[in-house]
Amino acid sequence: AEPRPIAMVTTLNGYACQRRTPLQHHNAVLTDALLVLAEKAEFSENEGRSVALRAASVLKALPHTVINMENLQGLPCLGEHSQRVIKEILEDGKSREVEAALHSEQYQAMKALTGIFGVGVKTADRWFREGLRHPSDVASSGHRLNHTQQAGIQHYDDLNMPVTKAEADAIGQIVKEAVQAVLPGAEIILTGGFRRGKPTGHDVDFLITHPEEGKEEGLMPKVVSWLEARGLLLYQKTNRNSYLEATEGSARPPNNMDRFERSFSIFRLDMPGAGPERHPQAALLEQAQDDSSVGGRRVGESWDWKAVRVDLVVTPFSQFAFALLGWTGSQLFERELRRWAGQEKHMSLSSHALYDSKQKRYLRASCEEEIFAHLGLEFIPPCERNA
Ligand code: 8DG
Ligand code: MN
Ligand code: MN
Repeated sequence: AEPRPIAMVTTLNGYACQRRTPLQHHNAVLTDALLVLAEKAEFSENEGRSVALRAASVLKALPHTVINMENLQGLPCLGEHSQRVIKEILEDGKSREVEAALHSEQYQAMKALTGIFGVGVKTADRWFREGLRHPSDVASSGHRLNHTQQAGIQHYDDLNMPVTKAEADAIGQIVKEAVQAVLPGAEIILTGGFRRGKPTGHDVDFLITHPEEGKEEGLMPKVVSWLEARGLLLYQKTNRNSYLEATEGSARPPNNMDRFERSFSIFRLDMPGAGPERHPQAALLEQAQDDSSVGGRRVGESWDWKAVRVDLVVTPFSQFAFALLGWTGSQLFERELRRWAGQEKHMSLSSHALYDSKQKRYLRASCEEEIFAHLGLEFIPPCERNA
């Protein structure tokens, strides 16, 4: 007989960084709905976004499926709005508000336009109000686009295709070769969603460091040149390290923006043997446009490479643990760690350091475990940071 689903009352802590959130969970129907509402709020730039994200995150951490409203008793972060949406889904299988959002012209257009690399909510909203709905509308509108947005439009289809772990590993090999070539002894580490065990991602995130402090200085431009010389970069924007100049004269970093040497890039990943079947639309495009090119790849020739977003970050060894924790995500987990540090511990956490306001000093750490310990938190491994 089926076990009776009664007394499924779980209590959970109020901060996502106090909870274990696996990738696979039991409430995807509910969290998908709440995440649409979070997106809808983001698109109209209202406060509802983080409220809906926190509510979804709580349901992700539950060890069972929510089947009735009693299951929600004792859970944090579930406000009146979230509860109303959950109740509707439990009763009718769907929420009218979510359905309406998904079908609205604004939601669909904002989703498509913010899906362009280099386009945020503000720009997308302006374009939407001018009547633009699709990346193709933008391309034909005559708007002046910056280089990032031009690359975003050019590689729109590829960049909106999930990156697989195999592709991430292939890029890892290339980055490793580049880094080793320009600075022997340097190390690279895969972070972001892949470190949390995700099978796919929207980009690939790497941290680069060298065990000898100082050796890593100025590394990024050399790595980028190495890659560019081999035609492996379709786009890159590199920022130099600005951590020291920002902290000079003040006791602590001004905010949580991170100031590492880093590069937001688009790699050209060769896919040996991949034919048109990789792009289902390839055949159609081939019929439609005889001699045009899509994303730089000539239609009619073999479809043998893919544009992939890659984030590279260089960190001094002494900050490595903080950078690793800060770049592993999830984004909500990170935000909650900083909220916990500030509100509960009078500390300030960034991807560079942890500052204790009471002791008026920085707390050192050589691994993530030490940072959790400083913060008075139980260690949560990367695969359980999928908040
Ligand atoms: P995905 O790519 O698989 O879709 O998910 P993800 O890997 O979790 O998301 P991400 O957008 O690549 O971000 C990964 C982590 O990187 C995220 O938790 C926060 C961190 N991160 C940025 N940008 C910045 C930044 O400017 N400063 C700092 N400190 N961290 C950042 O993405
Ligand atoms: Mn990522
Ligand atoms: Mn990233």
